[in-house]
Amino acid sequence: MLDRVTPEQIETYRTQGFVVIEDFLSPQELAQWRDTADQAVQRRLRAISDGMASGTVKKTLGDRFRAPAKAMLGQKTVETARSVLRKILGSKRIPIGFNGTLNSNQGNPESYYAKVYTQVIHLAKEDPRLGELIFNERLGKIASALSGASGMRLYHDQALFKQAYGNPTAWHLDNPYWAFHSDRAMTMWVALDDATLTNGCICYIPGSHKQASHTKNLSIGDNFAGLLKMYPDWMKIDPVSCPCRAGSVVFHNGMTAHGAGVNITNKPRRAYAVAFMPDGSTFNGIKDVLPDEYFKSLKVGDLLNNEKVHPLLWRDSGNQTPNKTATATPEPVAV
Ligand SMILES: O=C(O)CCC(=O)C(=O)O
Repeated sequence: MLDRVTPEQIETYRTQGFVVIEDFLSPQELAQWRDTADQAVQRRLRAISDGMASGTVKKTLGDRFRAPAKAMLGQKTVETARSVLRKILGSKRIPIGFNGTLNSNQGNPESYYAKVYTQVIHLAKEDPRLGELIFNERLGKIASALSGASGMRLYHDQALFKQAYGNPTAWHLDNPYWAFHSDRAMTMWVALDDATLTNGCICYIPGSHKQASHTKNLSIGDNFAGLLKMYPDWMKIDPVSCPCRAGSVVFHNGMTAHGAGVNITNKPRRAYAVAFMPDGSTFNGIKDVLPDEYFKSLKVGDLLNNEKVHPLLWRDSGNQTPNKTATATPEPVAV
């Protein structure tokens, strides 16, 4: 794994809101990320389908009521009601179809969102081999150098496997979904397969992070360009697509508008996304993917510093946590 970023990469990240770092992982590390992520996803999907079959996990309210509501009221009325709800709930919603109990969007595999990608979150904590890759001070140090934060915690981690012929990922912002607000929040998107223009590589509106608002965002649903209607000026900016080789990563600011195209190929486009929270961030009242008990224990303004939920990856003082797994002391990150 690369253990430093250049001043040019930092400059690109800060001005454009994203930066691609090709061949970030060695071929051996890539194989480890891909295999462990693949196995962890398969294991979780099996658990979901066993639980569904045994009735121990419940479908989302939406999933349970959509079909009978459509039968009674008709498709159009249901769509109108859904768009009104979206307007009311706005950025506080997590993506349509995401099921917090399952930590996945595969509760109803036939829904539109389930076909954007197979999303499975919080795998690093349940799979020690994945944990070893992700609870890594080098990642925290690089994320801090790019964003300018003095330390980084893991916010969450998730597999995003866009299946063959998968739907596009609608334009959206990440940080407004999250349980804290910070202009230094960021996502690292690891390409586990070559990401191409035809299989749904990630794309960005450069500079959008400087104009985006925490109160204006859309869920990732079937309204691909809905976000751009909320920010009409962004339609004048040419989006930048970021095809990259497997093992490369793209870092983006949590306020940079991004999306991904349809996968028109017959193979999956697998990616793993790690979300970073600057150390010192505080709770903003949004539940997002926080565990229920933890969420209930929080008041707005509380520090999000629970080591089990949001482990510290790296801090400027040099006080790393017991989660540190890097075996060698990393070279200083260029700043
Ligand atoms: O993988 C995708 O299609 C989109 C990824 C994304 O939105 C993210 O990592 O924040």
